[in-house]
Amino acid sequence: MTVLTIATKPYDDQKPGTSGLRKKVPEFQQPNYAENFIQSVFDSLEGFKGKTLVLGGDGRYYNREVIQKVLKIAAANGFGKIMVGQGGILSTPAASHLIRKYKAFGGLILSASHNPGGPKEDFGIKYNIGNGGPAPEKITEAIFARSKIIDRYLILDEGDIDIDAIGNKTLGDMIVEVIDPVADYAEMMETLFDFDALRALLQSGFTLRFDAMHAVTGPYAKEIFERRLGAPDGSVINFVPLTDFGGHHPDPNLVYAKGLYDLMMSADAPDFGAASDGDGDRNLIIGRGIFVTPSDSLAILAANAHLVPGYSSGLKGIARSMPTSGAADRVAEKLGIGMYETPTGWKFFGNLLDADMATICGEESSGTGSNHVREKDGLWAVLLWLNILAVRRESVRDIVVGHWKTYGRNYYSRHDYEEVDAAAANRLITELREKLANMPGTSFGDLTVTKADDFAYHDPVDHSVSKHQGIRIFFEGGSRLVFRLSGTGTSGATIRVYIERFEPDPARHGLDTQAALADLIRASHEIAPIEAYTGRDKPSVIT
Ligand code: G16
Repeated sequence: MTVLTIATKPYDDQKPGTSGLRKKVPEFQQPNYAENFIQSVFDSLEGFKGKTLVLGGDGRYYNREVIQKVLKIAAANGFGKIMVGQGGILSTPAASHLIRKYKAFGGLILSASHNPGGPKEDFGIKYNIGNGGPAPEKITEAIFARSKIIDRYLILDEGDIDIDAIGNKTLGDMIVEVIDPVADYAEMMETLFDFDALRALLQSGFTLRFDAMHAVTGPYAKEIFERRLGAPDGSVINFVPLTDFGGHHPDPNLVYAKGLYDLMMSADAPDFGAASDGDGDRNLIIGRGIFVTPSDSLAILAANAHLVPGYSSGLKGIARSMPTSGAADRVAEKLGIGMYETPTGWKFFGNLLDADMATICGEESSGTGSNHVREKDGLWAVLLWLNILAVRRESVRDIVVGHWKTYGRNYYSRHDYEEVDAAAANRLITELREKLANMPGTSFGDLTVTKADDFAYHDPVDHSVSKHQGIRIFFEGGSRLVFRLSGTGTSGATIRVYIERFEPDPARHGLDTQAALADLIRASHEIAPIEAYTGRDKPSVIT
């Protein structure tokens, strides 16, 4: 076995964002770019000699090449074993589960999630720690610091390993175990949900359409919904993972999953429609004739989780990211359990889950999950919904409308301005920040500001502080605007505007969302004149 020490020069842009390092493929293909980052990850960790690393990705373009690089660099750095998904495939929640189940030291997940894939599109690398969750900021900052001064990486002088045949192989002193990417995950789902009740539902005429968007959940969904639960063939669509996701954005929202949405709003709609994203951690839930916002979905799942075996003893607490609506807060209040508000990024839930302070977590960006893994989990959310439907035997619409009646409705929408000029976007946020102190008491139409701040998170477990996590403007009556820059885009900047109004009166629960939020949307334009800064007069995506 020959370990080569290759001299390299640092890149200055390897700062992990909201969820790992995401860049265009051609950037990752620059000389030593991926190698530098992988070595920087290993250089920032201690105590992994002889230990196990989990490795897999969402199958996008460049996945296979980077899998081979990781295998050889990990072997040269002294890992004892790598568990890699067959074909280099692992969904993000499945990778999280494997790290936990096999007590691995950590994992590398190759994905740019919901971003498009292909030779000119996006790629990403994310490191997860031994609890199965994304590395906390302390580690991502150390990786970035290392990447700025790295001058060598270690790599084994060996040919490529066959990652398509299941079984053990050796690479230098390291074992490479190629595993079935689906089996462990599907088995865990059977421990959380009542598969007999789900089978009875899916074979009783109840109809399901799951859109895997040509991304990683295809094989998982086929196995679980059709093979194990007996849903009719064709219930899972677009199930073959493609390196370019068929040329689409594998983002399960109303824009990129429009086909599913249109079907669910049509006369031929099945009872339940769902989709997941590139790496299988996001979910989209649509009932016949009704889209369930991710914020509402979190609240409804939390309110009903006790009906499902894995959660029958109740929840310890609920956590949501700050921009997510307050719908779940009222569920936590009614249940008399803790409610935690964290910055955007699943990594912030890890400590709360490890400390058993929260059981269910969710984000407005289509992420929901629980303490079963340390990532959000798209198929888990779909199964939880289905299990609740199997017990309650009501339609999605009846469950959602009933929930609003009990708890009130949070009208909610997010307006995204994608790929705007980064300098202009940063100027907008900086100047907005400077205006905050003078905002309370000012009015925009009938809306009066009660409080305005820049969200800072004080982690109740490790007491770390994360500042500048989004500008919040609160109005009398409980409405709210949030402005922040995305940490997952790969070109220019994306400005996100989150708009929320709480409506307690059931007589006013049937309005169109954008109409119900019209005065807040107007106020947002006055507060943050995005057009003046960026030239964009309307959002590119509204969810
Ligand atoms: C990632 C993070 C999520 C976050 C989302 C959007 O999701 O894991 O926690 O809510 O990005 O982040 P941003 O608003 O900064 O773009 P994913 O599915 O892309 O891994």
